[in-house]
Amino acid sequence: MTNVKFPTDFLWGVSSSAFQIEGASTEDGKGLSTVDTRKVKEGIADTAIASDHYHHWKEDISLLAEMGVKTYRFSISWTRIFPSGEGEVNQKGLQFYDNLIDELLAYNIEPLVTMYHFDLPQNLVDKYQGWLSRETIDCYEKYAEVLFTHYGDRVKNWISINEELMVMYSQDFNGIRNLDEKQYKKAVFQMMYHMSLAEKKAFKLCHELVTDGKIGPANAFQNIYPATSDPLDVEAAMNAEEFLSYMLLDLSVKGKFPENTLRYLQKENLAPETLPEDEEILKNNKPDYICFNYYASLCAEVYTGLADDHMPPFFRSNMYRIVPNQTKSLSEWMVFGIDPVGMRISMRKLYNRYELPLMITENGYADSEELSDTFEINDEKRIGYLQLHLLECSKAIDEGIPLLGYSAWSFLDSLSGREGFSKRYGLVYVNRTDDDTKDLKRYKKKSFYWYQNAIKQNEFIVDEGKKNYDNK
Ligand code: BGP
Repeated sequence: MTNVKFPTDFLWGVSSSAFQIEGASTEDGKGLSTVDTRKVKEGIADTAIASDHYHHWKEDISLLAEMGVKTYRFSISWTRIFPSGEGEVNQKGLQFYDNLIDELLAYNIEPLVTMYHFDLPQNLVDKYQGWLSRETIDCYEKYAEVLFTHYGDRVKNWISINEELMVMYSQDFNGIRNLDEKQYKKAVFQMMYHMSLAEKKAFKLCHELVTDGKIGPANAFQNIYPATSDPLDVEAAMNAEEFLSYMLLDLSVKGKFPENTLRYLQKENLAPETLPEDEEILKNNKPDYICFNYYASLCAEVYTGLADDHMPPFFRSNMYRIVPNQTKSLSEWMVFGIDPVGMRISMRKLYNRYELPLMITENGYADSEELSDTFEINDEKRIGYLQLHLLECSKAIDEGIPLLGYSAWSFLDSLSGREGFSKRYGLVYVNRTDDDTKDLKRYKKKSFYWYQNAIKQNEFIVDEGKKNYDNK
């Protein structure tokens, strides 16, 4: 048994994102974004109602207060503030987040605001080709200015962009569907570069307009091990980590590409177009912390031409081949290998490379769940997952890593990427399924009570040998 303790100022939290919980996708003047217009699989819920947080926000915040979290990470929907992504501000949109923020502060919960979580205004795609054009950078900058000016007196912790890696590759998020395969392959890196420039402008503005504020990116950190000790696999893992994580984070922090990655992009004719004046904005604006989302680790082996089209697009490459971590447990939805130690290893890698404080902004366990007859959800596996990952947080802090906080994904059951409500991560159950919105009532899962108690005590006891989510 291990007693796992945390510093008194540790930011215990939970996370959500606007399009995954809010619903009300066209209400009170909200415009459509790419996640609203994307095609969802037949039988899977869309953004129209989601967890209906837009109409339950007060009740939801009282649940957060009951849970005892110190911080709540949520995202602002760009198209509630600017329905077309540009032009006139929608006062009702501003008001919604005013209410949310004021209510959080009334409960002493620190808001941690993601400015953009996958939901690009559709109008910016139709009019400018989204992140392919510099106009979208200007629109994002204007949006950032409104957020900092309007909420900066109350919101001190900001996240510029959630998971650029997903946005640059996923057509559902970036909205770019009119290019052939070759053009799209190149477009991915142009979109990435423009997002990096946009977030640098947000760092600059945040520091100017919210003088006591802090800001950083939220990276989907891919912790990649060599599949074997063969040096070629070791090199493949280095390539994959550089390509999938350090390329984006080096741009966020250092304002430049890793040399090896840049040369690869140039060689493959994939390097983005840049302007000389970008240099200044990229170099001079640094984040205050690095937020990262971590669910699992991966392995890489040397690329031999073997097909990898069963993998998500961002894992396909001719520099490496991504494979699941077979030394770790896999489950129905956790398909790459659950690896709590890997989260501490990730922190060590990130801190060694960037020497910035860290925040874990997503980490959680996906499962298929149904309410019992007594309206309970006994999510022991999720509790086991959270315990073992938080244990690694505590160890990392003991090893000298400045880890500011941990926000579990997710607060409520929410729309999961492509799987809607068949895959759930919440500490709070939302009573709906993909095809039946039922009464949308909230039920606290067993993990809610476990987390509540851990936060209250600022410590918990774990049996390290008992991994109740798996058998490895
Ligand atoms: C991250 C996203 C979240 C969330 C999570 C789980 O990539 O930032 O928005 O969706 O992953 O992913 P999924 O729901 O697809 O399993």
